[in-house]
Amino acid sequence: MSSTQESHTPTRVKEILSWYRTENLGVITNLRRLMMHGSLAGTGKMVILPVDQGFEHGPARSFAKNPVAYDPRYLFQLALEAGCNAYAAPLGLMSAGAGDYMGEIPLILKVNNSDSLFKDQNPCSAITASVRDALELGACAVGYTIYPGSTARNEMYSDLREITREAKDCGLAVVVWSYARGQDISKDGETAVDVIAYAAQIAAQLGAHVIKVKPSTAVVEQEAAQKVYKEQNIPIATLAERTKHIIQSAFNGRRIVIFSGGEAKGDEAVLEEAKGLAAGGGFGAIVGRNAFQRPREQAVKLLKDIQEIYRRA
Ligand code: FBP
Repeated sequence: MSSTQESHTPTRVKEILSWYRTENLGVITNLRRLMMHGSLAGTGKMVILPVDQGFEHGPARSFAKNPVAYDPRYLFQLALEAGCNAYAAPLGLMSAGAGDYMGEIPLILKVNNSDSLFKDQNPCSAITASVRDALELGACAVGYTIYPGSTARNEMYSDLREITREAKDCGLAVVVWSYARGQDISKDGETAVDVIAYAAQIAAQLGAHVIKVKPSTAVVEQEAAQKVYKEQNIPIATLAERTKHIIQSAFNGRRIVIFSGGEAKGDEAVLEEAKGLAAGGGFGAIVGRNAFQRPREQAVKLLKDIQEIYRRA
């Protein structure tokens, strides 16, 4: 090939895209867009700003700490200034800001959401947007939350199957938030290593291109799994070991798995966690509250520090 015909896709990005080679060119192009934007462009790693907490947790819990974040445009600015790979949000919030930042950052439209005004032990998000909405916004992916463990899980899996089929037909990528919760899962069990590994596997089986789970703890929740972890000596003492196991559980590392930031905590704690996740082979972070609840400069610095950890891993 002459130099003018050389591909501009970095080797690592090409390698990751090869795991999805049965997808159509639209999906591949959109996955490439996600990996080729922002400070981590070309590394195969990603840091995404998700802001669906206004819907999920309510406005004051989400934005009162840093009131400028009530403004949909601020959230775009933050994602852009921090060099994030993408910005993820529900339809209303995204539509209210997208016009000011047309095409400047890859978008992931959250197409289902739940509120916390009704406390359900077995949650099920409502479908709040469509694949067509995502296309009209110029998004590169749809985002969908499943709650494995909920009595409503099968309904969510079926809905996701349909949305995934439609999204892929339109050349959009699919990002799945996989959060295990439900009547048979204890609070600690929601982040237990076996449960997180299982949640990652289910999302992969459902056809997710990018899987989002919570960082795991050394708890093993399920009795049947406890025996196997012991017998097979699966190392789970450190966050890096557990993360390695989670990544293995998503098709032996052949799916992009990223980790959520969780409730607001200090910089040190956020960065320590990022180091463990990155050392275990995590592909990146999706950090909401720990970003938009901080004053702008601090948020930008923290997101950039997280990016640096993933870049070096
Ligand atoms: P955070 O970094 O704020 O945890 O955001 C990640 C996220 O997945 C959001 O997209 C979502 O609103 C939130 O976590 C849900 O958290 P939970 O259901 O545990 O309250």
